[in-house]
Amino acid sequence: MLLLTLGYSAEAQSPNSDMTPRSGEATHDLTGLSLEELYNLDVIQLNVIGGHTHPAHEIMFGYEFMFMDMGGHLSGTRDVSEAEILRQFPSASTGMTVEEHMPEIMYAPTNKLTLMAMLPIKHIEMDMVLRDGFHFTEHSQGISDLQIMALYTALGSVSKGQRLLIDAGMSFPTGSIDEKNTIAGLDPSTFKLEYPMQLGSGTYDFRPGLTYLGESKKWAWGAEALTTLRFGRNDNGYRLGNEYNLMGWVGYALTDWFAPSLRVNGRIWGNVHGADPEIDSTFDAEGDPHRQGGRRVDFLMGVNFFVPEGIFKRTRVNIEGGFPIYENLDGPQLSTRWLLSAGLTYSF
Ligand SMILES: [Cu+2]
Repeated sequence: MLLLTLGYSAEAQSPNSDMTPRSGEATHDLTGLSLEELYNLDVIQLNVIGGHTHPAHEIMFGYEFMFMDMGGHLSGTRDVSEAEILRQFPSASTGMTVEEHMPEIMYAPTNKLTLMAMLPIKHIEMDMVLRDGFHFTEHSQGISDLQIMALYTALGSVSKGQRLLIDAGMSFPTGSIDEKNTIAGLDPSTFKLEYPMQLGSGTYDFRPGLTYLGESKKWAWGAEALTTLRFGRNDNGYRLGNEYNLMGWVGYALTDWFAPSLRVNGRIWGNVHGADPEIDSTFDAEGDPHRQGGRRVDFLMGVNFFVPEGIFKRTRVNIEGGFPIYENLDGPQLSTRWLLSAGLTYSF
């Protein structure tokens, strides 16, 4: 029932704005609700960067877990067998998992500006096989690149039901680009890990974007274009390719505490420019700077929970999982099988 209030407005900054209920909606007196309460009535907030904002002086703590499972190879959209890779390289990857733990904090100095900071912690594993059948696993683990972002509401407002946000983000090179592994039985046994196994970009990256957010009584929808633009070279003589993200989503509130959602996320990412002289580009495809780029469209289904009352009030839980519906890689490169994320946030 709380969701019925979404269509009504009582924006603290402009008490004279549109206070009349829209036609067709039930009438309740919501003028007593603060802006904070109005924001938090919205059960649907996808856990995507730039996907939601906070009212003035609100703080949010969050934790997000992400998992990606990769296996099988593509070159363009064509399946490439392990045998075919082993004719070209002395070793081939057979699978990879990326596990990410991400604490985040958000704070809104004003109703129009929300700031956020995130520090991902990654654990990456890649299974490899040599021509002679020898199997080994590569590991890397540690903090990735610190992300900060400002979300500025340029047009619209929560009470109007539609908003356009300008996203201005920055990524700092706190993640290691010097991850090495020692593998017994391999010669040389200690070697620098390939580009996808490194934890950070090694460069200061800009993340500009635009987010459109829409919400009605029971629906929330949105679209976002977010890029990662990299310049120069890192300490190891390369920079990762730029990234371009375009996504759209829709969520529907079945109750005041539960909303399923659908999201489509398209990504284009470029090849590595330059090369780390310590990474062997002939040992496997993952070490070749020209076999890193790709395009992918993911289809994701989510469930979003919101605690409207009690001690856990304003706690949100998001669980989302999906798989690529289109993948085109500068390969041979490992294909993504499925993705899963789970987030927990608390605002006060
Ligand atoms: Cu938040």
